Amino acid sequence: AAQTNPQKYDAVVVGAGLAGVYALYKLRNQGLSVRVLEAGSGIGGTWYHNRYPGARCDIESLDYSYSFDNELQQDWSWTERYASQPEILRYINHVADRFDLREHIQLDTKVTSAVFDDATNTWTVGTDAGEHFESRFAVMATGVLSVPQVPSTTGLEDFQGEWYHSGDWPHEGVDVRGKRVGVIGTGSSGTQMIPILADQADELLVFQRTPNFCMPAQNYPIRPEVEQEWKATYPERRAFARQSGFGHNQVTNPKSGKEVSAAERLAELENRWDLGGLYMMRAFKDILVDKEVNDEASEFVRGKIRSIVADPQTAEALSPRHLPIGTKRLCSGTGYYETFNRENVTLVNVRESPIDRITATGVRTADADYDVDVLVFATGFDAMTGALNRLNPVGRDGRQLRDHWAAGPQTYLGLTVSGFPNMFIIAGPGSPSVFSNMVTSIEQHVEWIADAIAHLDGNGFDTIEASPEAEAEWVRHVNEVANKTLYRDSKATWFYGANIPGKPVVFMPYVGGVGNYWNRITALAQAGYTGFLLDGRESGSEP
Ligand code: NA7
Repeated sequence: AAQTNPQKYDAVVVGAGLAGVYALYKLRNQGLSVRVLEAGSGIGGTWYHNRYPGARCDIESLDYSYSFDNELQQDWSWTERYASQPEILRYINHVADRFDLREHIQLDTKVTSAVFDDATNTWTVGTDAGEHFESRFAVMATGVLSVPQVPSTTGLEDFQGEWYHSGDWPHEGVDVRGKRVGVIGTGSSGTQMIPILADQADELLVFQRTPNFCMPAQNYPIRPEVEQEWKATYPERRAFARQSGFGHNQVTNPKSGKEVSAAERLAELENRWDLGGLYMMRAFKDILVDKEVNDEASEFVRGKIRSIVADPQTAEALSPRHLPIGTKRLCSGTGYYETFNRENVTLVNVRESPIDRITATGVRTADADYDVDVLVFATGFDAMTGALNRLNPVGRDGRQLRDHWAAGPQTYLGLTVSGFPNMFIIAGPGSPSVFSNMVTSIEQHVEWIADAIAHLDGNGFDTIEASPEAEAEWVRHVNEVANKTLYRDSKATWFYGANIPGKPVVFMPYVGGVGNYWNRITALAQAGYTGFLLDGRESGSEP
């Protein structure tokens, strides 16, 4: 795009969530001039937009927080075991103020284009206000669950009531008192909001297509002795998280489900249920690999559902049988199954009787009309690639990301894309990303990116980009690792893009483990950026 007077920076960061804020901190401290462009009217990304009732992180707050500054982690006190959305948003804002980051963040600015110029080795980033920014580096901190997906069901334009998506919730909140509310979707967002909406609304209709496993979060105020113990051992805990499978301090049982007795298995499953949330997936080391071990855990949870839900038919309708437990993101909620014992809550099975259309007064399924005053879409996101494909960066020789990714995302290490020099993605497809504590991944990625930039500057290079061969090999590896797990046969989830009509069905995150991944990307950097082209030339040795 031709323009006369672009604003010039060393790096432009797109997005001011947990990723963009840390990228800004890190690169600024390294002496770069940085501009962060954020579409929202505030910082926080996911935690700015997902304000639905009950929105809460499913990773423990003492883990789901930055580790880069010891004073920060010692000073900040989390009130609950799992932090609520408002608390995480306060935390991000605290970080921005504490480290004087705000002046570098431009809000209400949607990035609409990013184009690389081969002649000058610069990126030009354009915004919806017609501004242009020129920089050497473009850092995409655009989020992985940042494009809300409202199903294309016809008739929504006719609906006379109010409607909302979980990921785009009004800041003033939604008053559902005295109203009839319908919720479509029973993933993490739906299962968190349903108990609260049931409490507030007159009547609640839950439109469920596929039941999900929802663990009790077992959330409660943090006990002072727990906080003290963590703060005294933070260096060890952070180091452990960085080398762990999922980037946090939950310990996976080193035993295989097969090597212990049936009684021991049951005791372990009970133990994991009591620990709550994602702990269930750490019950046995092979729970996501061995179908029989997984089947037993799945049946264990179905048994819990039957014991909680009074009406046997409703219990059965709520019992997941479509996917092995954990191959769709496990939900973590409070009082979810109990909610279906309430008089004012009705489960509508829209797998048996699919939603036909939205009408002026509510939802029409194949066999009934349901009137609602408020309709809530907890229907998920165009995950992992949605934001980047919409932004559609243009790399070398006019190559468009959308074309390059037409058959699914192609990245090297989830951090870079061949043909897109000096463009970095934080928590991109092909990285552990949604398969990890996002804050751990964000820190690892940002630190790797900052080191790569320092390497270029320290050695007189202008550009770094993935070689096409290294990228192809990485994509192959990402799939190979997934194919060794039960994810192989569980394609009907957003991990595969299956929730978006027409999206290529490709497994997007890297399930090889946060620690393994971190060691690998670190070794590649130390070996001279193996698999990358520096100033267009092959670099690095076998690490
Ligand atoms: P999810 O996990 O993608 O869940 C979306 C839910 O919406 C899921 O139950 C879907 O059923 C349902 N859905 C989507 N479209 C429709 C239509 N057209 N009709 C009926 N039901 C529909 O999104 P969340 O926001 O809950 O969670 C996303 C991630 O955020 C989560 O995994 C955590 O990592 C945080 P389906 O299963 O497709 O039948």
